[in-house]
Amino acid sequence: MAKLQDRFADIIPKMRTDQAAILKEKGDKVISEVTVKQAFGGMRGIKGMICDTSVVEPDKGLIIRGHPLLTIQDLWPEEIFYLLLTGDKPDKEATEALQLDLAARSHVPGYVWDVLEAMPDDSHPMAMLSAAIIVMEKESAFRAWYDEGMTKDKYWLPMLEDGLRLLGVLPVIAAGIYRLRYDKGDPIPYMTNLDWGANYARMLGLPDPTGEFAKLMRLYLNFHCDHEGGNVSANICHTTGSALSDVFYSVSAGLNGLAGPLHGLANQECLDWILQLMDTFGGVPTEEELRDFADETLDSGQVIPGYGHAVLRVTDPRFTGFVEFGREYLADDPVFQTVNTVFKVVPKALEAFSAKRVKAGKNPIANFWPNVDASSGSLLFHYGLTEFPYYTVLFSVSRAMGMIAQLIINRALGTPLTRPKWVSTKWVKANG
Ligand code: NMX
Ligand code: MLT
Repeated sequence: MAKLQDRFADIIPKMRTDQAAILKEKGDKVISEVTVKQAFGGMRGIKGMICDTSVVEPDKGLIIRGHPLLTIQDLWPEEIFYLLLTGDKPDKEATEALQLDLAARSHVPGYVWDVLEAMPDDSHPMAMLSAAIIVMEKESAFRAWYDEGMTKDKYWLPMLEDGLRLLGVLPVIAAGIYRLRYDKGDPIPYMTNLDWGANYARMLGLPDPTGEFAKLMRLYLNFHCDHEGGNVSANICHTTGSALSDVFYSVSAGLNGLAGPLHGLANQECLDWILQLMDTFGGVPTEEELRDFADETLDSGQVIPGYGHAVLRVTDPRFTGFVEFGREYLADDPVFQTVNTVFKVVPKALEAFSAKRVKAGKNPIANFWPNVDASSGSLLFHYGLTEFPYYTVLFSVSRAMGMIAQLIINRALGTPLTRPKWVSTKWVKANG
């Protein structure tokens, strides 16, 4: 099979003619309407943009290029990137070529380490990651080509080069941040003959005598790779890229959104909540103890991290996949057992709390089920990755694949600047 760059070049003409045909045939069709509630409510449910890398069905969860996530959970992250970008699962030859391309771009310039070392000791690892990516912006091939006067039809080419460059350095930077921020010693170099996920696991420097941690990391990088275009990080990344900002600016912007507690930071918050819970009850809590703890969290006005979702209305398949991994490899781990007890109790607690909210005239909670963040941290914790403020960095390395694939596709299609019309409250009062 062709290498990623060649395969993508092959499919561009068809992508462009397909889009032109759809626009000609259906350009004036209405696909969504907007209510006043949606305009005030974070545009929830409005179908207003196109994303072909993946879709999230409320009753099924993540579907990548037509494949439900759990049917492709054995793919390695670099294979997932190939799939996201082209729609094809790569064969061995194409995967190896991509691994070599990533390895060839894995050198992190010295000035990145200088910036990271100069940051305050108590910097959040996500702030460090975002800063490291933004200082690398000077490396952008897109910006260099653009400044030389490249034509629009070529935009995708340097975007793909920048995307590979960023994916090449990302695990090295991310692992380096872990080692620097938590005093684990010097960065560990990238190994050319190892796959991308196992490389990241190895560069963190945690003991992995059985190879299970590397296996978990591949799964982790697979599961977080994309969630269509409407989630906060992909949406910000897309909007930034639509101004023709390059991959470094766009991904860094997207990750700043991922760093929020209602989005990717929920995995750190979730483990924190679970450890507080275990601390309060001296180990795995009973269902009754947990119900009280959950009610206390909700009554104090806090969210239960890892539960609820803006789109999903069922248990997130990513949660299910991680629980299956846990059952196979660490069934007796108390943190993992607590995650399972939480799953038995929290949906009912949220349902009861939602009913109370409705009685008090507030919005119902739309989804009582766990999302990806409810289970992932317990697995990382088991393998010795106990510094949970770091967890969103792992999410970021994975999500960069989806963001980058979407950026490249949109430059190939010439997707225009994102600029929806906003209106004032006064306008809604007069016209709504
Ligand atoms: N605990 C308590 N309250 C909740 C929860 C929860 N887990 N989920 C939703 N609600 C509340 C929500 O805060 C909102 O309250 P208000 O109207 O007073 O602002 C109300 O229920 C209605 O929200 P929904 O329509 O159900 O959800 P929305 O689409 O607005 O938000 C989340 C989705 C994911 C932001 C929300 O469910 C949440 O805050 N969950 C906990 C944080 C979390 O797990 N985030 C990770 C999402 C996945 N990721 O990795 O990015
Ligand atoms: C994600 O993976 O981005 C989250 O589940 C949030 C979302 O889809 O809105």
